[in-house]
Amino acid sequence: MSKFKFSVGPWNVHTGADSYGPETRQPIDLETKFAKFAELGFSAIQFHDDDAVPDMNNMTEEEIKEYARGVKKLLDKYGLAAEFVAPRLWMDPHTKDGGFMSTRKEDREFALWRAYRSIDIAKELGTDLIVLWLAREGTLCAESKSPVWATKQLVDAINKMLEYDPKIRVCIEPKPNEPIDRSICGTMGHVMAISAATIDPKRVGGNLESAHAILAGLDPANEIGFALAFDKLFTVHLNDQNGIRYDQDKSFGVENLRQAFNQVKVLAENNYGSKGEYVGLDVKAMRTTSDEDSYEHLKNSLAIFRALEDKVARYDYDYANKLIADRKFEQLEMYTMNLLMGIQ
Ligand code: GLO
Ligand code: MG
Repeated sequence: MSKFKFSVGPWNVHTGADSYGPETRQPIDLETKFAKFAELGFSAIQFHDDDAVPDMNNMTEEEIKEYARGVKKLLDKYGLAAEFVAPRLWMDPHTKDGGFMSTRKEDREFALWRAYRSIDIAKELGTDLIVLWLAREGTLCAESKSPVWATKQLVDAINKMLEYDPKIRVCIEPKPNEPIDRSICGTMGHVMAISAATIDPKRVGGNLESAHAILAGLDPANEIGFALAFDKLFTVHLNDQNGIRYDQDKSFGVENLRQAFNQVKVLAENNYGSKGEYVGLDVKAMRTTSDEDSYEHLKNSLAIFRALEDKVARYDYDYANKLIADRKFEQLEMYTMNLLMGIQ
């Protein structure tokens, strides 16, 4: 029995379309996904603003809240909570050049409108957490915007969100690139600096995604640990990634099991979850996956996480600490590998 609670976003189950080819699976409606997520053992759903309220751009503020109340009822029906709402600032024509740091004022205003509406939706869904995945916040052409100005724009936008609602917490999901060429806020270190510069640092934290850390050439467990050290790991997006290439969102642990083990280990050792945090997944099925296997990658990720949680529970800390005291790191490494290989 896992001591963690798990969350997932509806986009984790998708049609298989990518930049080079069309859909390979049928779309699945939100309620069917909710039912299946609950059956698989998830306790909460992650939302983009328009996952919850699809036509929000053409709705009034009141209509948006009303629609969100309907989604809350659907969540209740399946015993699910909402974990967070993330403004989708990368699909709309207004966000072509970014959201909060777009070079055009009207586009920056649109981004803030979506951020405020995301807060309204979050309140209706019963969560205080807003995730900012800053997809297009950076440059495609390095000379197109000043990194100093852009960084300040981000701090300003977060301050406005904090002022809009005194309870809301903002959680940045850093990523070094893709779809943007050069991102402004690429790692957990950047997130901590942005947090410290806001009007209420306690309410600004991070969402560490394993694949994003790997894309930045960093170790996900260390990035998780860095945020934990400042009490600022508000959520995680666990998945896996084969080196520095396009963002793959593979099932958790399938690429680098030891690295996955160390992510579970640092979460478990630091009582992650004790303040209500979820272990969030952000995984994609392969394009070749059939309709009937649409949820396999989620099952696999949960199974691998739980198996690694069990390995952490069996980790012989007395033995490990003795090896550490004697600086017998070769033996410590082999102990860990044997544990992962099932040799002990
Ligand atoms: C893409 C991101 C994306 C976000 C999601 C929530 O690289 O990981 O999946 O996590 O949009 O903001
Ligand atoms: Mg993510």
